Amino acid sequence: MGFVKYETKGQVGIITIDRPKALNALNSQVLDDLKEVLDGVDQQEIRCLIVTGSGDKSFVAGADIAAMSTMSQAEAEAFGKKGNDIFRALEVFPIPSIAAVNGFALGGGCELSMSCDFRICSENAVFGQPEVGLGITPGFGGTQRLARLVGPGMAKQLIYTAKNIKADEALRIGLVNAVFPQEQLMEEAEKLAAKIAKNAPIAVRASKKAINDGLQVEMDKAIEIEEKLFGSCFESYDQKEGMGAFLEKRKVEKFLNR
Ligand code: DAK
Repeated sequence: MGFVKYETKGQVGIITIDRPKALNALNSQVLDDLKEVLDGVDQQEIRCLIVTGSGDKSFVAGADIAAMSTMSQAEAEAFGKKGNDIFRALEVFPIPSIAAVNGFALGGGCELSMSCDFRICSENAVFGQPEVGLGITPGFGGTQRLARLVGPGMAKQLIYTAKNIKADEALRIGLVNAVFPQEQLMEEAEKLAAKIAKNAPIAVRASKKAINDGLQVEMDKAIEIEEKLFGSCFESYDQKEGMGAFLEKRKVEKFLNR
């Protein structure tokens, strides 16, 4: 794949945005490649995805400014839709995803990281939505996901001021869950992914769907969503194995995703 690499380690899939000459900035080809990689993920076998950027300087330094600079309104809308469709596909992808943010996560890069289930980052990571300084709004979901993650007040401050923040500030406001030295970042991401991969995938995926779908609706409806997804785990092999192992005082042999 041209600008996006994909490798698997056991049951963990690692997606790497690989356009180092432009600090992994997202042009139309990168977005197409990301979609192709996501479409090809083996949903039966893979239990967790890690999304990262190549090199030790940048996760993704944004949408490609050179490519966007000459776009017409119609082209910009089409580009925004392409990015939004693929980021939304990642957000609702049944398999959970961790963004391992290894440097600049600006504009579309911050937005890509926010489309993952959660974020961890290296000490040199920098987050921000610099778009208004370029004369545009965030266009790949930044206004919506940042506000949901850190609250509308903080999201508005970050977006209106176009001010970048460092890893410690991102941790303080809850944009990332943990910060690690650069050389440990992937190891820690893989450890987290392996912990997720050990659990029953049907249950992990149902939990993801319950949280995502429940947050879109009011509480009574949200609880109903949880009830249905809770029920859907029953009569599965993995539910019988998980509970059977507890009752028989033994370790789970293997969850089979069925
Ligand atoms: N686009 C294109 N090229 C980029 C880039 C980007 N976002 N970021 C970096 N590069 C390129 C640089 O042009 C440079 O290329 P050469 O000059 O070597 O050919 C190379 O990467 C190395 O960058 P620098 O030389 O600038 O490296 P420094 O270490 O000096 O600086 C930096 C690193 C990350 C601080 C700096 O590169 C920078 O400020 N980059 C731009 C960051 C930024 O503003 N990102 C947000 C982009 S706006 C929408 C859809 C999407 C979006 C909005 C609307 N709709 C359709 C509605 C999303 C918008 C964005 O993401």
